[in-house]
Amino acid sequence: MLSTSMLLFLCFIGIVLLGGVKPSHGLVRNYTFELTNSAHSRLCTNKTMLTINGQFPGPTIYARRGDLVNVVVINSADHNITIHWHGVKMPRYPWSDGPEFVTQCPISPGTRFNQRIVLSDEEGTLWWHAHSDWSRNSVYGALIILPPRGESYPFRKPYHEVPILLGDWFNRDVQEIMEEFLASGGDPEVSDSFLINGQPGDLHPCSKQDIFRLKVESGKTYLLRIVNAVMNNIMFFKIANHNVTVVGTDAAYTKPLTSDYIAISPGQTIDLLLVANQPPSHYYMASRAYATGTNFDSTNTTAILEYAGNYTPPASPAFPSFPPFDSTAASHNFTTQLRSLASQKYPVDVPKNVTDTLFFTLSMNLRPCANDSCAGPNSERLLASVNNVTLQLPRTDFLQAYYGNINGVYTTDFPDNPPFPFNYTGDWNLTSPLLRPQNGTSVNVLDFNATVELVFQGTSFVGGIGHPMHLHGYSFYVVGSGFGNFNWTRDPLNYNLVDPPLMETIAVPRNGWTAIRFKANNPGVWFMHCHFERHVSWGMGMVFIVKDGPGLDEKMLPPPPDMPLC
Ligand SMILES: *[C@@H]1O[C@H](CO)[C@@H](O)[C@H](O)[C@H]1NC(C)=O
Ligand SMILES: *[C@@H]1O[C@H](CO)[C@@H](O)[C@H](O)[C@H]1NC(C)=O
Ligand SMILES: *[C@@H]1O[C@H](CO)[C@@H](O)[C@H](O)[C@H]1NC(C)=O
Ligand SMILES: *[C@@H]1O[C@H](CO)[C@@H](O)[C@H](O)[C@H]1NC(C)=O
Ligand SMILES: *[C@@H]1O[C@H](CO)[C@@H](O)[C@H](O)[C@H]1NC(C)=O
Ligand SMILES: *[C@@H]1O[C@H](CO)[C@@H](O)[C@H](O)[C@H]1NC(C)=O
Ligand SMILES: *[C@@H]1O[C@H](CO)[C@@H](O)[C@H](O)[C@H]1NC(C)=O
Ligand SMILES: *[C@@H]1O[C@H](CO)[C@@H](O)[C@H](O)[C@H]1NC(C)=O
Ligand SMILES: *[C@@H]1O[C@H](CO)[C@@H](O)[C@H](O)[C@H]1NC(C)=O
Ligand SMILES: *[C@@H]1O[C@H](CO)[C@@H](O)[C@H](O)[C@H]1NC(C)=O
Ligand SMILES: *[C@@H]1O[C@H](CO)[C@@H](O)[C@H](O)[C@H]1NC(C)=O
Ligand SMILES: *[C@@H]1O[C@H](CO)[C@@H](O)[C@H](O)[C@H]1NC(C)=O
Ligand SMILES: [Cu+2]
Repeated sequence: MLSTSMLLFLCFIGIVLLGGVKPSHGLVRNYTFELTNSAHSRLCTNKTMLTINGQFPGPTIYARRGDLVNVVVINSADHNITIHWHGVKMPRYPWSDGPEFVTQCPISPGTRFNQRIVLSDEEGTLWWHAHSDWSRNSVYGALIILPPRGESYPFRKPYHEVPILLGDWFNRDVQEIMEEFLASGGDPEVSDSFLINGQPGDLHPCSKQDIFRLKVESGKTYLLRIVNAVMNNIMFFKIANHNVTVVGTDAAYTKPLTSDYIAISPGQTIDLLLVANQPPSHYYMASRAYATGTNFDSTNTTAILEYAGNYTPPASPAFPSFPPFDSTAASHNFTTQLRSLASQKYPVDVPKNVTDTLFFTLSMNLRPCANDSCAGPNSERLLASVNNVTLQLPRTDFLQAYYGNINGVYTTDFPDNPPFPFNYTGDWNLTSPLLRPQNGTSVNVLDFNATVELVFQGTSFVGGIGHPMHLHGYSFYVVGSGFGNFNWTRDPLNYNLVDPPLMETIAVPRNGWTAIRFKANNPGVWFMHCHFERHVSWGMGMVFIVKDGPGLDEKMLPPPPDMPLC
C-alpha cells in the first residue's frame, strides 16, 4: 500500500521530472528517441544515416489534444543533433522547440535532453524533425494528435487512418552534400528519388518489393495524413482515378475541399479523406515536384492503392496525370482554395485590430567571390535573405542569450520593412547591386499580445522562386495572396477575414506575396524561416522575440535543468 506521503513524494518527483510543465488538459505520454547511425538501402545503394530508434521514417508519436508528450532524446550517434516538434506552439515553453542556435545548443554525442512537447489547441497531423544541419533528411516522423477522448472528428469517421510521409533519398551522405554546396557557393546536388513512407516505389531500381501498399475495402473511407518532409521541394500528390477531400492542414480543420490533386509545401501537413469508390483494382498514388528552375529532382515516387477482392490486378496500375512541373498556377490555385472550418465548435479568431504591420521581402541573392571562384550564377555565391538580411546564426543560442541577458550575441534591429522600396518583381539582372545582401544576427521584438499583420513579398532576384515560410511558436491566418508587388491600397480590401486557413507553413507564390495575421500571445524566442533546406542554409530566416506580458501566465516558463550547453 502507498502511504499519502509516498504519493505526495511521487507527485513531487513527477513535477520535478517535467520541469514544472503541465499538460494543458490531457495526459502525460512518454517516448524515448535514440539517435544512432543505422544502415539503409534504397535505389541499390547502401549507406549509413542518422535515424531515431533505427527506423526510417522515424517513430510516430500519438497523442490527444492538450496532452504533454515527454520525449527523452538520447544521442548515441557521432553527430550533434536537435529535434523540432513542427507546428506545436509550445505555449510559454520555447525551451523544447529545437532549432539549433535559436532556442538551444545541440545535443552532443553521448548526452541526452528531456524534451516536453506542450500540446494546446493543435488537433490533426503534425510532425517532428531534426533542426540542425541537414539531418532532417533522415530524422523525421509523424506526430498525430487525436481529439480528446470522447470527442469525434468534424467529418465522417474514417474506417482507417494512414500516415503518408513524403521524403527524399540521396545516394550520398547529406552532410557531405551540405558541406560541399556551402563551400562551393552553388546549388546543392538534388535528391536521387522522392519517397512515400520511406520507399521510392516500384518505378525505381531495387524498389519493387518494398513499395508502400495501402490496402482498401470498397465503399470505405480512409483518412490520409500527408506530411511533406522533403528537403527542397513543394510536391504535387495525386491518386489515379480518385478524388480526395481535404479536411485539415497543419493540425487545424478546414472546410471540405474536393480535388483530384494536392500541392503541399515542405513543413506542411494535409489531412484528406479518400473514399474507395472505384472498380476494385490497383491504382498508383504518386508524388512529384513542383519546381520552376531546371536543377531539380524530376522523378516521381509511387505507392499502390490496392482494393480487396477477387480480381486480376493490372500488369501496371493506372498512373495519375500531374500538372506540369512548373505550374505555379496549379500549386497556388490549390493552396488559395483552403478555408478554415469556422464552425461553432471550431471558430476562427482572426485578428482585426492590427497593431504591428510588417513587410518582409524574401530574396535569393548573390555575393561576389574572390577571383570569380564560386559555383553560383555569374561565378558568385548564392545566398538568401529576409528584408535584405542574410541570417548568421550565433554560436550560442538566441534564447539563452535573451533569458540570461547575455550581450553581444544578437542585435534587436531586424527591420519591419525592407531598407528601401523598389520594384520587387521587376526585371533585375544578376549584376544589379540590389542583389547583394547584408549579414545580420538580429531579432524583431514584439510586445506581448501585439496583433501582427505580416506581408511576405517575394522578389524576382535570380529569377525568383516560391518560399514555404514557417513560423515557430504560432499558427497564423493566411488572409491573402497574389502575384506581383503587394499594393497597400488595393490588396487589403480583398483579404479574407471570415474563414482564412490557420497554418504554420505557407508557400509564398513565386514573384508574389502572401499576407498573414497572428496575435503575439506566446512569449519566447521563435524562429521564422523558409522550409526549403537550401534556402535556410543560405540565410533565409529571422528570429522574433515576443516579450513577456504582465500576468503570471503571460511569461515564459523557466528552462529545464538539462538544457544542452554550448
Ligand atoms: C509518463 O511518465 C510520467 C512520469 O515521468 C508518469 O507520471 C506518466 O503516468 C507516464 N505516462 C504514461 C502514459 O505512462
Ligand atoms: C546492401 O546491404 C545488404 C545487407 O547487408 C546486402 O545484402 C546488399 O548486397 C548490399 N547492397 C549493396 C548494393 O551493396
Ligand atoms: C472528381 O471531381 C470532379 C469535379 O468535382 C468530378 O467531375 C469527377 O467526376 C470526380 N471524379 C471521381 C472519380 O469521383
Ligand atoms: C516515374 O519516374 C520513373 C523514375 O524516374 C520514370 O522512369 C518513369 O518514366 C516515371 N513515370 C511516369 C509515368 O512519369
Ligand atoms: C487556376 O484557377 C484559375 C481561376 O480559377 C483558372 O482559370 C485556372 O485554369 C486554374 N489553373 C490551374 C492550372 O489549375
Ligand atoms: C486596437 O488596439 C489599440 C492598441 O492596442 C487599442 O488602443 C484600441 O482600443 C484597439 N481597438 C479595438 C477596436 O479593439
Ligand atoms: C515592375 O517590373 C515589372 C516587370 O518588368 C513591370 O511589369 C511592372 O510594371 C513594374 N512595376 C512598377 C510599379 O514599376
Ligand atoms: C542590401 O544591402 C546592401 C548593403 O547595404 C545594399 O548594397 C543593397 O542595395 C541592399 N539591397 C536591397 C534590395 O535592399
Ligand atoms: C558575411 O558572413 C560570412 C560568414 O560569416 C562571411 O564569410 C562574409 O565575409 C560576411 N560578408 C559580409 C559582406 O559581411
Ligand atoms: C492578452 O489578450 C488576452 C485575450 O486575447 C487578454 O485576456 C489578456 O488580458 C491580454 N493581456 C495583455 C497584457 O494585454
Ligand atoms: C495600387 O492600387 C491602387 C488602387 O487600385 C492604384 O490606384 C495604384 O495605382 C496602385 N499602385 C501601384 C503602384 O500599382
Ligand atoms: C557540437 O556542439 C558542441 C556544442 O555547441 C560544439 O562545441 C561542437 O563543436 C559541435 N561539434 C560538431 C562536430 O559540430
Ligand atoms: Cu525559400
